[in-house]
Amino acid sequence: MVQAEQTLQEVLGAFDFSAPVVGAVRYGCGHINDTFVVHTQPENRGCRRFILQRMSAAAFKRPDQLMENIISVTEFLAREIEKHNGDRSREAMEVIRPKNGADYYTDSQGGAWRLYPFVEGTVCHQAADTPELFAASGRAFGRFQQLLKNYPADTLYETIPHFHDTEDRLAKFKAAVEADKLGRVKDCRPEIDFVLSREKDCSVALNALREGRLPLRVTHNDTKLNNVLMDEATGEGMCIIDLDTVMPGLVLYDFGDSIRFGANHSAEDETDLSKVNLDVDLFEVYTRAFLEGVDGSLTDAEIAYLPWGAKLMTLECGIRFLTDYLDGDNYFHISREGQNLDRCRSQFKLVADMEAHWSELEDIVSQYRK
Ligand code: ADP
Ligand code: GN1
Ligand code: MG
Repeated sequence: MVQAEQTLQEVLGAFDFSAPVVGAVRYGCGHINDTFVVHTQPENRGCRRFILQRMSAAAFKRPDQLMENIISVTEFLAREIEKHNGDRSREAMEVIRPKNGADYYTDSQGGAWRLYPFVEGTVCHQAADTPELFAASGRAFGRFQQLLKNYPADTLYETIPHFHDTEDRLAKFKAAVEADKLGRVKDCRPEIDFVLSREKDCSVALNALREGRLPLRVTHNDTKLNNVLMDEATGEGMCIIDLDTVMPGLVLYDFGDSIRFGANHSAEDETDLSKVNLDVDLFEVYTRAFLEGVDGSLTDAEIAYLPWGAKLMTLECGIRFLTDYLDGDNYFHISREGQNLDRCRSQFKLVADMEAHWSELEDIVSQYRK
């Protein structure tokens, strides 16, 4: 047996599935963790599925702290959902502990693994094929924000320090350009210049936070469309997943990352940039839905800064893809050479588009200002 298969078997043996395991295969399109779906066959009933994940060691240095956050946040959410007469087994994630009673399982190679029930009857979308779908994701992410409004933020570990600290991302990018480990700088001069000419932008949200104009909240910080499971029957957002980065943050991060990923009609790694365009109508659809979800809780300044959230999350993500490309693709999973550079280029095309449509974006959010 090859090592990877041996490790998987070891990990499957570490959890109690209450039924024979009939298979475990790679699953989903996440860029960070290694995700598997596990099929089990209980007696006298249909197959029962689980999501098994090896947490990324490149992204998460302290799986113990990460899992403490996730267990506490999922339990908090389950209680809130019950208070609102929701179904906690479908609307909240639930961590299943390994047989040894720890929060997660560490395999003999040092990998850290966790298990969740598979949330059945849901669909995970990779693109906002219809405005209704995008709106449903906006309501779900807005509601998620609302559900966590009384969560004690100071008890959360920072699972990835400086995650949306765009100034820090810029500094790390400059260091990667300077090091030019793989001699790739020569292939991406226009992209490097694109970042350098927007250096000041990287401080806009952080300045507003430092000056007390924007409040810190508990945010998800990774609000891609494929991090919300939609109810197969109703099309509404059912369960927010990928809680690795739930940390104190700005509401702009959650709004902005959804716009970055969803308010266009192209894949994140699209190589034909003529297909990569901001869809202003989808921006409007998402704005309305997200604000419906947060239910009047945002300040006027937070609403006013929403276009900046979109631009900064897109710029920052492009900077991160480019930094990873220059560093040798150690962070984001890639399936082909140059994929991180392609991802970076699509993000920068979207940033340029947001700049071109800036006054329209401001007009849209201004309708909701107080
Ligand atoms: P990554 O951090 O790598 O993006 P995710 O936690 O988002 O990992 O999981 C990857 C994919 O696995 C998701 O996009 C989704 O398709 C699927 N997934 C994760 N958790 C569940 C779950 N509890 N039920 C059903 N599908 C899930
Ligand atoms: C990663 O984990 P996933 O695939 O949902 C990344 C996000 C990026 C995104 C870009 C923990 O999201 O920050 O915006 O890729 N997550 C982490 O697609 O770094
Ligand atoms: Mg994900």
